[in-house]
Amino acid sequence: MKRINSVATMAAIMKRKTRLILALDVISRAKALYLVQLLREYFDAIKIGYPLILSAGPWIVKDISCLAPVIADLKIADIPNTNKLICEAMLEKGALALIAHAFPGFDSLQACADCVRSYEAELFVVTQMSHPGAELFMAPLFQELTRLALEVDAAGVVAPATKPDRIKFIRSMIGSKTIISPGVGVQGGSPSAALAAGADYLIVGRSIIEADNPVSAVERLLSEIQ
Ligand code: NUP
Repeated sequence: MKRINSVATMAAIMKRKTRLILALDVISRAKALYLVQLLREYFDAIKIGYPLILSAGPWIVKDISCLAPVIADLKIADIPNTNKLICEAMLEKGALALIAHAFPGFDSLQACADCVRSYEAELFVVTQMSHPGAELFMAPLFQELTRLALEVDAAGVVAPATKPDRIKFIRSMIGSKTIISPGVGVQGGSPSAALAAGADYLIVGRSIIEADNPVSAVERLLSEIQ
């Protein structure tokens, strides 16, 4: 099956122009579209997750895909067949990349990888999450989770900007695969430390979209990392 609205892949579109991915965590369709129009030139991709998809409906993915490359962050984590159906639902609406969890195991992750490949899109696999609670279950397992990402030949992984040492270690495991890294700004991670540790892209949400002036906030962030 091929994607319906574009043949471009995320790798072809995300050009490390700004190395920023916008986490569009809002629940209003109007606000989402306003922010994308306002900010898209500053971001290599827009990440959409449950808050917006559950509020505005899944077709918001298609609407935003017409304006910018979209990563659907549903942290997919089910049995293989359900994973495949979730992937199809997002890819049919124009998402160019998806984020999945590895902990349900090889077959579940492989189902995502196969589906994403058939649409010429990309898969990013969560290694360890950026919040403090990730220490309990994810931190002890991050190497195994990263290894699964390699086994299914995912395009890349999600690794925490709040833990630059972890990014460095994951970089040593995955070679030239792409690392997208959330946790800068409100979660306390340093943008330059995450990039220096090996992140390719920073995922950033609240410190931009909740700023009084989102354009000034993103321009400040860009001058900090350049
Ligand atoms: O480990 C992760 N941490 C994380 O914050 C994996 C994620 N996908 N995210 C997402 O990144 C989170 O769901 C949110 O959309 C974004 C970070 O947003 P903010 O903390 O910059 O507002």
